[in-house]
Amino acid sequence: MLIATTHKNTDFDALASVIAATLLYPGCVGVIPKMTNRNVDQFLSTHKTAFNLILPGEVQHDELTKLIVVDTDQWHRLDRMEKLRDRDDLDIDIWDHHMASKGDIPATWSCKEHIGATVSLLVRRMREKGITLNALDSTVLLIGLYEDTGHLTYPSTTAEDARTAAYLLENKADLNVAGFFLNPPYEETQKEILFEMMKDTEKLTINGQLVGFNIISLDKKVTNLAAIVNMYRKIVNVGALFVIFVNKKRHTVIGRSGVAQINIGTVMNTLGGGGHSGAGSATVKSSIMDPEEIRKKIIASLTAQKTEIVRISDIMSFPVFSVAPETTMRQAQSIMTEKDIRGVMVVDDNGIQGIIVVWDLKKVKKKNQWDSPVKAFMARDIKTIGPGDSPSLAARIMIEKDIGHLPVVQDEKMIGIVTRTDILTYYYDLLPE
Ligand SMILES: [Mn+2]
Repeated sequence: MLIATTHKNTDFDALASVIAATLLYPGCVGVIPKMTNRNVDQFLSTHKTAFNLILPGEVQHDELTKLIVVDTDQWHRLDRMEKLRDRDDLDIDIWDHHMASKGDIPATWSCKEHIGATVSLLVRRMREKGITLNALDSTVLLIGLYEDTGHLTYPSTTAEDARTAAYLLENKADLNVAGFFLNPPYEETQKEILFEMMKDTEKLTINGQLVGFNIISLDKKVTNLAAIVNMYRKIVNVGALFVIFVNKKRHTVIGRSGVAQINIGTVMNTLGGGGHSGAGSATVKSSIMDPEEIRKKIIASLTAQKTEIVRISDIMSFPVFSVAPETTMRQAQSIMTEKDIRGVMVVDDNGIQGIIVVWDLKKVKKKNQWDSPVKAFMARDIKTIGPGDSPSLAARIMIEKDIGHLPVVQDEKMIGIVTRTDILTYYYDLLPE
């Protein structure tokens, strides 16, 4: 007998991957943990008879010859599989995309890759084997793929995930059904939690990324907390959000990230939980850590994550050319032409007074205005940035303030300038002009 199983608090990618395994491995039975996410629960209550699924209590452990584990590689995340830990004759296949964790399940064979959803890995193999999917199979696999990739928008999404979506749609995946399970209506208790979070969110900048923290006490069961955290991260507009739900016995930590620089899975591993770059969670016994200790541990883990090693000093342009406020527009223009630059800083003894960019030259309408001083045309409200700041912070300031140049200032001295072109070059690997 062979079974495929997955992690507790089963999400749709995990369910979809188990179902895909039952289609991929002849004779395979899927085992779904008792604790599943709310939308998975709803789906199963109406669809489970369509698939080859059983509950953990129904597994005949002694008769097992092969175990297929999907969407995790850790024993403690499986439901009632302890008896199998000591079996050294068991064949184990692992399919997973949680690269931050080092699992303790010894695989005979494994497929672990950076990809948006585990189900994409299984669909790849199904296509190679020429396995046909019906509309229902395609639909559940697509829901798993969409949920774990945020409808193909999370930074962890790969081109192969998108091709998987195309393939499932070609095989009649139903987007009406998918939409129903992916966007469940919010309930009253969920709204209460959301309003509670809105009252007090701590925001910190860590390694140039804005990170939000909430500590919420929770004494009743609220379904699908993860969806509320996910939505709230977008509302407060932070790169990553961590919510610590405090309870007498155990605290639940849920994290969501919308930026490639913050890996939630890595953070959750330090708390004994798991996840991947965009999403993850951990449960911590209250006897082991209080909420404040959890918060400190998250911050320490984030501080240690320096994936964005590129700093403003690496991408800025220098030297910076500057002129006095009395310089004429004509002189400023000729400096820009001569040096082939798009802007000059306006500086006096008191420091930076403004900036004149190529665009400002267009404001000169009458001939005699070319003899006017640059201070009559310059932009005065100058935002600056430090050499150690991140390119993403520069991009955020540029977008928020609608400006294209940021002087780089260190110890009150201007050491360079970063422009929109520098930022675009960095983000898209464009070649400089
Ligand atoms: Mn997954």
